[in-house]
Amino acid sequence: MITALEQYDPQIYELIRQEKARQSGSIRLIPSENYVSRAVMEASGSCLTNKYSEGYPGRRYYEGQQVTDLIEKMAQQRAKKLFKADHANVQPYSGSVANWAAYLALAKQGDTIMGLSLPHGGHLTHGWKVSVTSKIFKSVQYTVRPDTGRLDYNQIEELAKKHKPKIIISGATAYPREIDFEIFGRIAKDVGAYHLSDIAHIAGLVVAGIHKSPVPYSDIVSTTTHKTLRGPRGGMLLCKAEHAENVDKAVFPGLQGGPHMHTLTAVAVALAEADTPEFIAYAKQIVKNAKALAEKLLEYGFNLSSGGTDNHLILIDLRNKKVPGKKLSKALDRARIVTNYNTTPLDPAHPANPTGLRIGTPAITTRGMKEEHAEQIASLINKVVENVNNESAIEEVGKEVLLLSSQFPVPEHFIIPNKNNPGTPHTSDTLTPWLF
Ligand code: DSN
Repeated sequence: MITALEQYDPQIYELIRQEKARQSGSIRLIPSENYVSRAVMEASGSCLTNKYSEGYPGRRYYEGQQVTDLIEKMAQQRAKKLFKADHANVQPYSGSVANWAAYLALAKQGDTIMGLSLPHGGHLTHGWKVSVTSKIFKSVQYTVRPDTGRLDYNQIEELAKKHKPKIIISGATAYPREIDFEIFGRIAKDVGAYHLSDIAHIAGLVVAGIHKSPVPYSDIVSTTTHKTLRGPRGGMLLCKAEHAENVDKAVFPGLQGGPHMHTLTAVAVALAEADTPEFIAYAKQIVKNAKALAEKLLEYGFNLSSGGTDNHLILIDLRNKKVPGKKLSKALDRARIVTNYNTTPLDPAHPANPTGLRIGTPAITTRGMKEEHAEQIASLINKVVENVNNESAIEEVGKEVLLLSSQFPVPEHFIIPNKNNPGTPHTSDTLTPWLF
């Protein structure tokens, strides 16, 4: 059957088909990427894309909110239950906007914020110098210890006492170890700061209880919804009751107009999926796969930042391999292994051409790969490193990748069982013949 998109816009249809083929014919190791379920994809592509809903349930600036109010309340309730939080705002368009809203809720222009430096694993919006967060606020950056690659809580405490920040930010985008949110909470309390934890990367691990939840130790928790949490691209804020009003005002009307209701609806679905034993098993497997991948890389003589991983990601310092991160990530891409080049804490190179590579296991885990496949992937990465200037060897690795990925088809029809609504499980041919 020909789809509407194929009929109306064959060029875009064809490009989406190519992207779908790329996603299924490659091993995707970017730690912030994943595959969403069929249910999340359907909600994301639903008629909710047609609706404007500025405001919050019960107090909108447009009519016709009979259904959207119910959806948003459901998403809020699910988020609060899952993360055991007093309040949830499910409207942020992204993690960056969520962080901005947290800053607006807790601080004012010129106040000091303190976060992890970007080359050491922090996010741009944690006060890095090229981010506008460092222009609007005074920014103090802490680092990881050069000898261990781990957070240095003594340094964080000293800096906090010295600079008396308004907000201390915990959380990272490229830190492979568990973060002690309780210590952050205690340091913040001691210096009279607010504690914002950014769990964009590890939200799924927190839900599964693999990493300790920051919720009891934080004023506000920000997250994205699409990384380990495996929802659509979006952001979310969880907070203590005392910050609820300020958080809501900061998101709307402070920073955003109408929420993207189709995304918010898909977030609601993802939150229900995350509240299942299947999700917990998947999250546990993410970490098992990352540990197996890290162990094998160590055997091949790779230097890993902090010597390994406690979560879903691995940061490789390539200096001993004498291959620049960008050159390697491009060679890996030609071999159908998709990664991103990254700074590492001891990297003297510019972020645009660093000596590190960041990899992670959420997407391969969703595809059903286990430890032995993670080990096989380590061997494929090693082959590319050893043959980085040899195109025919890279092509051979690409063939192995195709073979491996063909054993784990993209789970485009995967359905998380819903214990409240067992019904008849859908199969692909009972579903609308959408493109995805
Ligand atoms: N760009 C995201 C990541 O890949 O980690 C963070 O915003």
